[in-house]
Amino acid sequence: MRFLTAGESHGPQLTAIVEGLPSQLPLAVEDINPWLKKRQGGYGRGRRMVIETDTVELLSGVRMGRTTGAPVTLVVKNADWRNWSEIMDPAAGNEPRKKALTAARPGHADLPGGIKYGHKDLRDVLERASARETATRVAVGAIAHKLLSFFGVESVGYVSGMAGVWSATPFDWSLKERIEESQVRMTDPASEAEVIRRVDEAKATGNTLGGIIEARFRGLVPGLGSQMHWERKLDGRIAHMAMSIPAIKGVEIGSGFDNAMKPGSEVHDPIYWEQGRGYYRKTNRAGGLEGGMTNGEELVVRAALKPIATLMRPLPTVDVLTHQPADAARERSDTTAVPAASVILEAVVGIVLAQAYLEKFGGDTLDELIERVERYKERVRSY
Ligand code: EPS
Repeated sequence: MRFLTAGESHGPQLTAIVEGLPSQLPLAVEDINPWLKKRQGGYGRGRRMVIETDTVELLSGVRMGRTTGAPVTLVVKNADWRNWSEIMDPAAGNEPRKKALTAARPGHADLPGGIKYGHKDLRDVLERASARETATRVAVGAIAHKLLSFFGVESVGYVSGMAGVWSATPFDWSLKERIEESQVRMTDPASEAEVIRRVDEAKATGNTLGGIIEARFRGLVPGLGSQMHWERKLDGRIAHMAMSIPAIKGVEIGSGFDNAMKPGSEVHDPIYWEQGRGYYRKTNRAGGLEGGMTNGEELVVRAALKPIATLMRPLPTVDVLTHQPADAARERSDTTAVPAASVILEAVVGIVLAQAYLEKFGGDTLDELIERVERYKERVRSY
């Protein structure tokens, strides 16, 4: 399964084409829209999210509620387009450009993208660098999760710390509902209240905030990915997908960074076996991956999100037209998008996992796949 996304933040729509899905997968917009809604939420978002109510349209590859095996085209319309149609018009004209942006924002794609693609109106860079693109990736992720649900995979995405506040309650699957209800997707209300206070303060002072997000998956079969060649290693593929979410600057599997400072005896998870249960671990510092393969334990992916680069109290920069010192451009933006990023992480890691299932088990129809996964689970139990 592969996919492409296209579309600008303020263009008419975002588009994705997903190719390589099995046929007979039940799929409706109702499988995707709740993911899009979750991605739009979270305390600290800006006014754009008041304008948008993201919903998906399925334009190919699905008939009567099931995939046909043909490429699936999905579209998310930008409601804000009506305010930008002249500015984003593909036809020549409308010069000088309105809303042209020349004071490159430190931390944004503005300057390197402008240099690379030869743009002096940095809007030509930022429109695609915008995290708006993640709406399409989350929609593709929702399809991946639908597929994973048939293999018994369950997932969650949450915030373990943001705005300098760590969640006081460690994650537990019983807290999933609480996370879904939380405005900041955190496990405990006390931390949430403090985060909200700090987000308000950051907004009032023109600042932005980052955080640490986590995605967990349980029910995965062991042996997804492969140790046989570098680009098949699942940890590398997950890290690539996670790091490509805008503003993510660090990715960790399990307690990767902590493990690095400890002796092996305190890091590796001893192996046990029990009749009926098979192999298991009492600890999971490896985060469910060994040798670039799932080991049957819970997959734990953590990522660090830097604060958003658009500051209302701007940092010093240079105007790319005049080369004079300037205040960095101020654009309508979010104060923080950490809760949304946790939804995105959960969604897109699901894409990598769905791809890994499809590679390992092949099959053109959903039934074929399920049968092969179940047969493999039997084999794993008797290994
Ligand atoms: C973004 C800036 C803001 C965010 C946007 C990402 O958009 P705007 O400039 O239109 O106010 O709201 O996020 C989304 C639109 C979205 O759907 O997540 C940026 O510069 O990256």
